[in-house]
Amino acid sequence: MTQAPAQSSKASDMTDKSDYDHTPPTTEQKLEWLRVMQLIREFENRTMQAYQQAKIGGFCHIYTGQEACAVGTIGSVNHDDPVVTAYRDHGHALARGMTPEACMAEMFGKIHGCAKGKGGSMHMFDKPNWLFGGHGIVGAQTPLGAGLAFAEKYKLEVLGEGKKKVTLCYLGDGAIDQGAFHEALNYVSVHNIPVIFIIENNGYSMGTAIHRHTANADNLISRGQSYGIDSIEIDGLDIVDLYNEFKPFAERCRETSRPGFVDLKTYRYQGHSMSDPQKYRTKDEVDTYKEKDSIARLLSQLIESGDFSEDDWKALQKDIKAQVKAAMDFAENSPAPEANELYTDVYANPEKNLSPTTEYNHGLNNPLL
Ligand SMILES: Cc1ncc(C[n+]2csc(CCOP(=O)(O)OP(=O)(O)O)c2C)c(N)n1
Ligand SMILES: [Mg+2]
Repeated sequence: MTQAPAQSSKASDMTDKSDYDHTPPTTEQKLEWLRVMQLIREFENRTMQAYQQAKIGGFCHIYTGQEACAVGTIGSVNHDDPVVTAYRDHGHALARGMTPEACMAEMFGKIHGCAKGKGGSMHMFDKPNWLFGGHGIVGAQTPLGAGLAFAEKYKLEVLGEGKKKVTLCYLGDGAIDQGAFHEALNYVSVHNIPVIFIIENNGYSMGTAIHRHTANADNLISRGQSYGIDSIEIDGLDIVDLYNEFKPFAERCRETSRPGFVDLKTYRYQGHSMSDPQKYRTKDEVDTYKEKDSIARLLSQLIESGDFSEDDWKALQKDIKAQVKAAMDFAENSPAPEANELYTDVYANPEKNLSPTTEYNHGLNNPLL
């Protein structure tokens, strides 16, 4: 595998982006982003209702407000570039192409969920769509992101298979001081691992504002830079700007086999989880961010450019409502797992017939494997 470049060449890499300039997004791309962002919003609104009706159990974290982050970054890479994230993961799953049916059934704890109902809201996995969770321990996905990227690099450089890939590893601002994250940053820089750590910086870690939980809160990219990692800040509320910044950044990480660090500034409209009285912020603050809403912003750009009309928007909203309603019905009608599912998918390969990679004696095969 290739050796790390000298520090001086890394420093120059940080400023030279010219080779990775790219064309701006097409109208088709923007229309697709609008569709997926609206799908996530509607899906999340219905998720909240279902949670309040006790159809969904366990922890549940809503992504409303942050849609442009997952859609814009995932929309900048290839479908077979690995993605791993934290527990606020419904948006990433839908942006990656998981069906709303599989996602909602997972939350309902039903057998047709992506993890057969055994993971729930925080553990969306979808191997065919290169989504590796959904992780509930803050920061735990960061060494996993390094490992996923390492595996792809190893396949290419040592086994001579596959192709150049870049892994997207998302984390919240509350995860940036986890020891595991700093170990991962150090490791990927030393070994030239092409993973991008995307901090979805929504300004809060549960009820604690960022300046109260981390030092140097206005300069998070200094964390990445201190490990010699190319690091940028991006406005996560404008999906077109986000794409224009992120796409060449991701291509550069892929081509040079270097890691990246992105402080992606965003905001969540709902509480931390479904049980959060939100005493730590004002309604005015939330309203200020809602005025900058990423869906409304893209919609008005498309209407102004004449690529979309108010009637098109009404039709799209109606279609999406019907699609999410169908997913709710599907989840409702999907059966609960049998009790013997408790014994499947637990260990990777403890013995024959207990592994998802071999035949089962009991339980259903995971449809995604
Ligand atoms: C190691 C660990 N410590 C504490 C928790 C409890 N916890 C769950 S979410 C969370 C806040 C994380 O905030 P952030 O990373 O900013 O993500 P966001 O919820 O804003 O998306 C905390 C402290 C946990 N899950 N794991
Ligand atoms: Mg946060």
